[in-house]
Amino acid sequence: MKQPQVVMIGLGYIGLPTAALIAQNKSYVHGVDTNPKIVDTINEGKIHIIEPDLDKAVAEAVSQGYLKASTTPVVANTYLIVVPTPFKGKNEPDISFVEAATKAIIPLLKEDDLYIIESTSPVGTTEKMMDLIYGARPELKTKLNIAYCPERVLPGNVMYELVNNDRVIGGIDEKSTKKAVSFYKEFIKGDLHETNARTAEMCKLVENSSRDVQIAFANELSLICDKAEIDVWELIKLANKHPRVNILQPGCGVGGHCIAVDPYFIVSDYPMESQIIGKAREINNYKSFWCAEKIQTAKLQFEINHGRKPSIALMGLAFKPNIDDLRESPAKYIVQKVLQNANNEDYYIVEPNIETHNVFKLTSYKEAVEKADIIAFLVAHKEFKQLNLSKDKVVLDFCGVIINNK
Ligand code: SAJ
Repeated sequence: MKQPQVVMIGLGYIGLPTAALIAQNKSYVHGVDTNPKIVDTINEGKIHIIEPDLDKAVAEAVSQGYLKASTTPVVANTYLIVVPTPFKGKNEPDISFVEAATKAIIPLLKEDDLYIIESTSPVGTTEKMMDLIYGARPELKTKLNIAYCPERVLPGNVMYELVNNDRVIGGIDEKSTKKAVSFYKEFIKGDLHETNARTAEMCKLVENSSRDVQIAFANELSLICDKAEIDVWELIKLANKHPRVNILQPGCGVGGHCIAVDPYFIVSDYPMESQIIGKAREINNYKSFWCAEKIQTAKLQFEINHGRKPSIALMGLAFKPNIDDLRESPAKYIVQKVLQNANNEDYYIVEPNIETHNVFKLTSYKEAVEKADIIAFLVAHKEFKQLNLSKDKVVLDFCGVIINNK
């Protein structure tokens, strides 16, 4: 492989697709991951994550010699930091992976290089990393290009959205912004919007917080309507006929590793100011708890009505419809909670997008709905929309599978 133009640190859900895309555009990419297994898999032209079309892109990039993985970085012109930013303590963002990745490349940096953070980060992270870099390499002060550019791709549609979505690019100075824009222009068709690093950092957090707040509004409506004996799905459909109203769909809560997480980055730094954002998180978390309680109540009611214990189908484990990703899944939380309260009832746990699970024994969705007395829809998977349910079943439709299909 020739001297790489790009070093990509972090070969996960965003780093690997981005590395493959850059490599497909005939730039030499040196991918870095701390996990040697991931490095070996990629060097074999294979992938360790599930994402449509990624396997082909990686296989092609590796076989043509444009992408190579390693556990250590090498000298290049552009360095991209795409590592996780998890939490520590009580919902406080942990930027230690960004810091470690930055420290690893500091000795390699030279004049005019481009350093970009893509990891979701608290406001001020890019400036902090700039201080770290110039603290260690004072001779490079003002001579590097340092920028923040968040990703905004939807899992399941990453390869399309990576190319076609607009991007926000914020440098620590004008020169950095321009340099980063000319880098992304090579492989992105969406518009590239220029700003400063702090605004770009906040923009990412605000995009996901905005969606979280909107979903919380829908979830709050579902709680109100349950008490008021109003069909929330019909209500939302009708309200959305207004030209300036667009309410999202209630569900079992908000899952995934982005929307359910990023708002805390704002709340943790601006606790007094971020009242709605914090409350939305609470509402969306509470909604999952509420669903579990509803199942518990339905169980007890069935026993009173029929003088026997019910069998229960729990429909879906993924964090959203039609995917196999169970991370931070409200449906999984609900299933766990319901099983904690199990009292000799029969349970059928269903997830059509995965074959087996190391904790739950899975049942096919057809068998589950046939055998169960109570059917709780936790995820609106497409398979569930085809089902014909007999009238004697107790149906808890938390995500509008049945109603929205009428
Ligand atoms: N959900 C609802 N009701 C809705 C829409 C979604 O309850 O009306 C729930 C889903 O079931 C799921 C959660 O919200 O549990 C999140 O799903 P999602 O499809 O809204 O979003 P993610 O987490 O897959 O991806 C988001 C996207 N952000 C926005 O749409 C603002 C994506 O563009 C980001 O790149 C991604 O987060 C990320 O990586 O930050």
